[in-house]
Amino acid sequence: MNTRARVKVLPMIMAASLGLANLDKMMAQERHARANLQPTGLEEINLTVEEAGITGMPETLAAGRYLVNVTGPEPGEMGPSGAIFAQLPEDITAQQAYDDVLANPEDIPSWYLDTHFGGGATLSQGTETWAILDLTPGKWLVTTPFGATLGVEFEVTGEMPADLPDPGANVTITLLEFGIKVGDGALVAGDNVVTVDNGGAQLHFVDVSMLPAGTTKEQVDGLMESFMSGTPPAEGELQEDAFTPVAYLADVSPGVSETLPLTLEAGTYFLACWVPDLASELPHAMMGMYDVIDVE
Ligand SMILES: [Cu+2]
Repeated sequence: MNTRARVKVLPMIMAASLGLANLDKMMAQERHARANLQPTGLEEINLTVEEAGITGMPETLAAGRYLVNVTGPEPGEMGPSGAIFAQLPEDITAQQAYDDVLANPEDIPSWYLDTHFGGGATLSQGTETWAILDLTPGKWLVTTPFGATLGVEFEVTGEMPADLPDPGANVTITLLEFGIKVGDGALVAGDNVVTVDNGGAQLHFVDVSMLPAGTTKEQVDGLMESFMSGTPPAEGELQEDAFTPVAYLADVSPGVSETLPLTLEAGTYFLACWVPDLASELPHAMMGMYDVIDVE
């Protein structure tokens, strides 16, 4: 693979998967409408995110499907935030993971692709959000995107119930190697409840960005090719700065699904995954894992 292309896409990977420098912009969408969408009838976990970390996580809980409510810090207290649920590889402790991220904030941690991700809720400053997540038996930790605070460890006991409550989504985004499929309904202007379902064999997430209205998939194909070749797009062609980050739908491992609120204006959107491929190390988007959709 072309080295320049990798260098060029790295900041996008970092922004989307590791929640560092550019995540602020990604979280900036207004989500005031989210409270109206909140489902009922699920067991709840209520978390608060502060500079010192996440509080409110029970030390143990029974396996099952949960509504995770997240309250963020007051505006200005800390950067973009949220609650990401993960199971680190056995030889990595929460402290090690935190130390790694602090020591090398620009790098993807070596254990990133070996971590089991159960999804999460991400939010901008001073807001509240939620996610419906499945917590399977085992040792977990919950941390901010990504590892910006020391993760809080907890244990999930028992077995997953055979019947899980319907999360009530109006649309499903299915993630595969390598593609993003919007089905079982449509993303609409206004409030959505989106189930993100990883039906593939690798870790995936969804970067939702807005494009100038009417942008075509072919135009994005051209920009992707320019990333690969390292040749900047010609004047008049779609440029990288045409993308406005809207949301990051948190990492989910194979077989994992999460359900999240997503509020969109009418327009044209780019959905992509930037997780590096296990074999080629190319971001999945560069292998075709993106789509362009119109939302009305
Ligand atoms: Cu992916």
